[in-house]
Amino acid sequence: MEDVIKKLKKIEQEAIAAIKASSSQGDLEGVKVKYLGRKGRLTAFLRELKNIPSEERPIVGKTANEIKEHLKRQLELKIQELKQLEQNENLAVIDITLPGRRAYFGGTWHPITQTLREICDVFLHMGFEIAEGPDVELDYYNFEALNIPPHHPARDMQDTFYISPKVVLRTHTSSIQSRIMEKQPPPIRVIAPGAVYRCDADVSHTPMFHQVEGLLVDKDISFAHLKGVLTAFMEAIFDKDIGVRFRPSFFPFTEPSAEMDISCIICGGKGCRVCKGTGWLEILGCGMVDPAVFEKVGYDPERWTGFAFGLGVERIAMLKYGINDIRLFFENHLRFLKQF
Ligand code: 2NL
Repeated sequence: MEDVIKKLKKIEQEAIAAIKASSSQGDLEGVKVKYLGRKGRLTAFLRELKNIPSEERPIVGKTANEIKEHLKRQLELKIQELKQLEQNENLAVIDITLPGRRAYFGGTWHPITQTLREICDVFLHMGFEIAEGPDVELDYYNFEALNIPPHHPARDMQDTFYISPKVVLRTHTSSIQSRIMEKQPPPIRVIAPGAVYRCDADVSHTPMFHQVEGLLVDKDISFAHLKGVLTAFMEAIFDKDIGVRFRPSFFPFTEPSAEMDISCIICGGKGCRVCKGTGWLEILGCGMVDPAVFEKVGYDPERWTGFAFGLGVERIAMLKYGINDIRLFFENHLRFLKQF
């Protein structure tokens, strides 16, 4: 009997050593099969019980069962130990004190949209309202109501996209303002932002671009009001004191008319490439609303006066961000757009 027990103990020791030597769940599974499985060594041993004398069977059987239970417990303990080790290893790799990764904000507003909104914001703070209108416009509102007669060069097929003889793609957003004046009496204080279309394309012209036009009509409005409003606007949009000057010009819908210049925002007026050495930048066209326009929309030109202006959004954006080719705004390369 001594021999039998010794043999059992030896199997137990071997099994325990194998459990200790295991470094993975797979190893442990192998040990389990080898000793406790259906064809395992301990199981085979128990099957042999019938060959030993009957008086010895209870004690040998009891010992064998104790060993079986002991091995099961040891296996379970080792499994837990390995799991704990694995968790500790993960903790060593994942530093939970590191800051979280920043969420990716997939898009930004187009620089032209940003500039357009900034321009609108400035005028909204001065009490102007925003008006919109159709891109596909009647010839009447785009030209006729603005004192641009049938054979005026501005209507030339080379500039205007005609949809039909009486329908065009608006060439300026003044068309919005002719509609407003036709609908409502003075006082008027409105800005008209939007896309406009001209048959033209080079470094500084695209067939579609954006304008903000402004119109103010009331009693006793003078050129001084125009200068005050537009100077305040330039200082707000370029965020600094800025020199301005007005040069005489001509538009069919204003009289007198002027071009407004600002001191070059790149060189401060000393002269550089951007201002072509002059120290000045042309920034917008403006003037006092021509009495002929008032008559077209049924306002009494003896009673009302007003000023109007039109500015190009792309031009302002190019100066604000130092961009020298207008086409960059419309090619939509992400490497360009992501900078804004
Ligand atoms: C330019 C010139 C200008 C206007 C637009 C206007 C509108 C009405 C009546 C009178 Cl309803 N005038 N708009 C006036 C002067 C100039 O734009 O060169 N813009 C880029």
